Amino acid sequence: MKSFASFGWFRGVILTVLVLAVTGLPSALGQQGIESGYVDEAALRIPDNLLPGLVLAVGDVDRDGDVDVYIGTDTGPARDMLLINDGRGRFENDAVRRVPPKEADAFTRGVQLVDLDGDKDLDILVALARMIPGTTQIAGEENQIFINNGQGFFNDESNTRMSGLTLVERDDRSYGIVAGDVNGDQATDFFVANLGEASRLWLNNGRGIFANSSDLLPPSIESLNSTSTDMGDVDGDGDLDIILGVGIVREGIAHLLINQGQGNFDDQTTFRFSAEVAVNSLDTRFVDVDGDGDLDLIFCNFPTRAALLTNNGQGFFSDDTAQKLPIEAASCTGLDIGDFDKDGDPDIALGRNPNDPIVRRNVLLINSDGKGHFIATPLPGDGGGSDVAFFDADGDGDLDLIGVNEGEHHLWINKR
Ligand SMILES: [Ca+2]
Ligand SMILES: [Ca+2]
Ligand SMILES: [Ca+2]
Ligand SMILES: [Ca+2]
Repeated sequence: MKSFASFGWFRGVILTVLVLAVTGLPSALGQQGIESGYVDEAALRIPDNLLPGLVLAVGDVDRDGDVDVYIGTDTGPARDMLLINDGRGRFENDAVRRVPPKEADAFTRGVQLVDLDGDKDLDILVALARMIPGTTQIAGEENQIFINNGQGFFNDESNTRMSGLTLVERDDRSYGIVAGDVNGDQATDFFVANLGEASRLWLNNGRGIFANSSDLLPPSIESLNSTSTDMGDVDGDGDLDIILGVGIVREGIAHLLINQGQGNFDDQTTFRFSAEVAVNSLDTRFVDVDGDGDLDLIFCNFPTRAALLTNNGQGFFSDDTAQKLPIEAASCTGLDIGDFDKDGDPDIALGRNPNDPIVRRNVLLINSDGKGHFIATPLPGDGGGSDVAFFDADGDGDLDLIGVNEGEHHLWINKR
């Protein structure tokens, strides 16, 4: 019932023709002469036997004062990876002891580290889907909630902490997940973006038990091919709104859901977006790129160009992609935001399709003027990365960067 043609999208090889059509000639990376200041020290700092990774989240899971890394794996492995930091930026994968298993056919396409039960340690939300063995079809898989014991060891409490849907009903093709307090009761809720079927909203009762509250979502997104999501207050009324990136089969447009104040959402896409933009978004993020105090939008699109939408201050967006993003911002499968050069404005790292023969390398988009005009510079080393995350790996106060891939992983140390 839930099989779905994937078009082999993540492996990307068959989309090469599309990439050629979209990006034209090979990119002019590095011709601006800007050095990122990053040195890839993966060989020194992370194990060389890591599994293929798709998505990343960072946080201090064991509460020892340094930042650890959670890596969602592709199909095959029996669990995701958890890289524990030794305090000096060297990592061991301790997942076998610390992380509950998942089905071997399942792949992790979304992950959040967030305190779900209010005991001040980071728990884990995992959004999953599943490859049907021997096919390129994607099927549903139940998402997981892992609760931290306080020392960074996790228990799978998915079945006791999600109420209102049966296991079969929770068998969704989930591609994005985001946590935040949508109804103002100070407890962290979460939203799951699903592919080709209804997305889900789960409201926290204050003790880390979540009730299916998807009836608060608008019917317009019931069968959307949602592939990424984020939360942020776009209209400045104090509640969290939701963006849904849409993709995989090149249909539909991004959807913007405006919070009516109680976690009940209204689809105001056509009202608030100046044009139909941002298809094929495998990552989507709210960020104030121009420093005017409102949240703008970045869409990481595959295999097309990324998109940048600017907020007018009241939650109405215009497409500034052509004016503000370089052509290297394309064929992107994951992104993260951080001020890596400490000049006070947000910069962007892009993970790019590792199998694409033209745009193999990850890039940094440097915010050149604080107003969101970005210039691209390549990150060192061959091979792209499915997802990237900024964090201070070695504890020296600046932002390092990790990139995960189908095979080769990168840990770029900031040497500026
Ligand atoms: Ca730690
Ligand atoms: Ca917790
Ligand atoms: Ca709002
Ligand atoms: Ca802004």
